[in-house]
Amino acid sequence: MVDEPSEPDATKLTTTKRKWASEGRFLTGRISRPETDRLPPGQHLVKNWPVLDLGQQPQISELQWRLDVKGEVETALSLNWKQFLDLPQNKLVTDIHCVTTWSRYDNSWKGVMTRDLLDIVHPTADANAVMMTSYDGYTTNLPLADFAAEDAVLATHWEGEPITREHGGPMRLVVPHLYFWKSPKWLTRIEFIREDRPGFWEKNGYHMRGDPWTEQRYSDD
Ligand SMILES: Nc1nc2c(c(=O)[nH]1)N[C@H]1C(S)=C(S)[C@@H](COP(=O)(O)O)O[C@H]1N2
Ligand SMILES: [Mo]
Repeated sequence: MVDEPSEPDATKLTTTKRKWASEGRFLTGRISRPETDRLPPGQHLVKNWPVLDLGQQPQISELQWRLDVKGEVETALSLNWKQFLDLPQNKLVTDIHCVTTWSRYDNSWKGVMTRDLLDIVHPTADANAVMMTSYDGYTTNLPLADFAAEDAVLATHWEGEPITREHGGPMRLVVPHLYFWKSPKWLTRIEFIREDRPGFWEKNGYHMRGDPWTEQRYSDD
């Protein structure tokens, strides 16, 4: 007699991901594109990496640094630097599209996927968006599905080196499928909220979502 092969134990993580997939909860409508279609409309390619921010580039030591995750979650978190680095680490390569019309291909990142954070905090059924706050006072919002995109990463490294202070080190979010203002530098707080509401640029005329493929640059009103 040969033993029946048994199903491998489903970890809590895969269970959650399967549940999300079956609910279609985090579908972002992203589709893969052919190489010839890689540059969104109205964008041009750059080789350098421009620096854009409100003008204050906070210096955050690893001792001071914290990431608070709160609001509509089952398990709120307040992580120090070491605790953050103990989360699962991943590497990926993505393009950047800035609303000021530059795009930069093939940026390699290392950090914690937002999906892995979501597996720990478990947003409640009432969570529909996130509001993010940075050490320079910058805020920006994302619908939950965009925050949960499979390539969204809480990044600590770019091209194998720690992200520099001017680019948002020690940690910034990168949400590759939206304009880059949706990728807060020096991120310190992620609040899960019931209803999407505007952050800094969204209050100042930028679009609530910021999809580069449909040129969601500015809000209509
Ligand atoms: N904390 C913070 N994050 C921010 C900003 C900012 O002013 N403060 N500017 C946003 C904008 S408008 C852009 S285009 C990108 C620029 O990132 P970079 O300087 O690394 O290119 O950061 C985004 N994230
Ligand atoms: Mo920007």
